[in-house]
Amino acid sequence: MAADTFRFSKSAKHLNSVLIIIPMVLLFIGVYGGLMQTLFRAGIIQSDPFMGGDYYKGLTIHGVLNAIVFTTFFAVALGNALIPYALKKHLNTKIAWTSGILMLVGSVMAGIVMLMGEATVLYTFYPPLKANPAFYIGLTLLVVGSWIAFFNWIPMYLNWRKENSGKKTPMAVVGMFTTFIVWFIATISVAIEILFMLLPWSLGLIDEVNVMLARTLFWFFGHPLVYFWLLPAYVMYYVFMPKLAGGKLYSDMAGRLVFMMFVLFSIPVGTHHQYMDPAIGAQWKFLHGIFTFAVALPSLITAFTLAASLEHAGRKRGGTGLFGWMKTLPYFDKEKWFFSYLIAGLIIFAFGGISGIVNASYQMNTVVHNTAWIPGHFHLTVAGPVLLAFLGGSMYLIQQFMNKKVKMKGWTLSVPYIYTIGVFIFSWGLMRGGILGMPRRTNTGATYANPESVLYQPEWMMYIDITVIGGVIMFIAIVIYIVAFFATVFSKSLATEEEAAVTFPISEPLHDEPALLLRNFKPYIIIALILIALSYAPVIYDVIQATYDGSAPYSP
Ligand code: HAS
Ligand code: CU
Repeated sequence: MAADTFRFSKSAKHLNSVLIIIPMVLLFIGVYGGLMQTLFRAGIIQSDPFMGGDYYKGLTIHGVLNAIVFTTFFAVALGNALIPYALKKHLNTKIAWTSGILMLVGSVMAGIVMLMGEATVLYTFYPPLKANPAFYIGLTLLVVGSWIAFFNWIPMYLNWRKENSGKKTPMAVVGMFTTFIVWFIATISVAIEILFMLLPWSLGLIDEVNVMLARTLFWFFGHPLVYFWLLPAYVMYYVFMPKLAGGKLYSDMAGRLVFMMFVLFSIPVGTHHQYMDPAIGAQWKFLHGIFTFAVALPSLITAFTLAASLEHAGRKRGGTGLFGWMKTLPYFDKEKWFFSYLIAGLIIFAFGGISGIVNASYQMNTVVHNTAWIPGHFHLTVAGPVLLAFLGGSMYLIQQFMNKKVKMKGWTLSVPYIYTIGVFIFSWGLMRGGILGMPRRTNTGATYANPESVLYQPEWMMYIDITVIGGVIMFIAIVIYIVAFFATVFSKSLATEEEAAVTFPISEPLHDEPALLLRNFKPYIIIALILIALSYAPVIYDVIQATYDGSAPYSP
């Protein structure tokens, strides 16, 4: 067996295939919900023709299935694939299946109550919106299942370290552990919110919940959640992309530093979602704002490191001049279809990242908060680089684990580019409209029949129509992807299970610095916990002091 392949057990291959195929179906339901959103907002439909129900039911399904369910499954599947592969150790499949089954049962439960219209609470489930208890239980099972997957990898990693003392941990493992360390710490807070507040309240065991405390616990989780989405994409950028481009990762140390910075700064920033909320002192919001600029740094380092890696590849491929190297990258090479998913996402992220910096700037947030600018921002992040990397990754994993060859390669390669055109049009419409005050999470369409309504603003119309055009193009790209994905799944297998070994395009570093201080997660986790305590203790104190009407205990 060559050094760059690994033989997974049949059971591990089946599990990983299930973890990719079922969420793909759920993703498609969610994407359909997304298309309906644009039609609702433009006043083209008043009720969902297939799923029934209103704008908010569709918005909940769209957010939960795409942003929470699909992403969590993919992150677990990628870890289940890359950790055994990089460490050359087998998964404990019993534990891995237990985790997968919990996640599936939980997601299906939450999915059913959402479809029944019993959990129209959006993906942030802010009280006083109340869902059927099955929704909260379902999400809890999804999270607990993902924890079990993570716990399953820890002994593999510790054993590897014992046997390989002095060796650097493979970058893929560093990245996946960073993802799940951040996820584990963050989900503790949403577990507290669900188990001690929302679930007992939904079961009728308690009458009241502290709304501000619930929102704060949500955002303690909700911001690191966005890095839980981003980090698996970063793993693929750092580990696969330079090799796919025909080059090497410019700096090994930069990659390790980036992941450790995410351990440090992903969590103590959540209050940047609550700048406009009452009950929290302005100085603590400002502190979270400062940390938010700190957590943007690893992405800026990533921009430079990946650009340098791509430049190295482009020059190796014969590119010359200041920008000439960009032209030689394999954008349209059918055999390198995976590259197109990564590069398109990276280009989108340049815009998603900049809009994030706007949001994070305390003053500017007053202009964009709760406007359509915000979904403009996050379709350039989670529904841009993250979605495309996860779609490319799902296609790659499924062909490996089911021993298939990707079908419709030309179409598969075109998906990210079609999607990019769509998402740029779509997000531009949302952001431009948002600056004119067009609200998010509001069924603007319902008011067009009534020009007297305060929600009827003629100057928004053009931008709403632009989002419909962008949204339709995005939907078409996803339909093409889904067809190619299932054409691959149902195609004839290449070889018997025993013959086929799994392989990934793992990049070599160009500069392999010693990176001595970046070998151990422990000090970073400890500093992260200290930063969390410093930044959140005063915030929690404030919201607990606040009265239920939301008035702040004091104004600094
Ligand atoms: Fe955000 C709201 C701030 C990143 C997702 N964000 C959201 C919401 C979501 C979301 C879902 O401070 C809405 C939540 C809700 O429902 O209310 N965000 C930031 C900041 C960053 C950021 C500072 N967000 C993300 C990522 C997300 C995501 C990543 C998902 C995956 N965001 C905010 C704030 C709010 C917010 C406020 C609250 C707003 C409000 O008022 O409600 C940073 O992490 C961004 C750093 C990124 C960069 C970009 C680096 C560029 C790269 C590309 C380089 C390109 C190359 C290509 C190399 C600095 C890496 C070369 C090309 C060739 C051709 C060679
Ligand atoms: Cu955030």
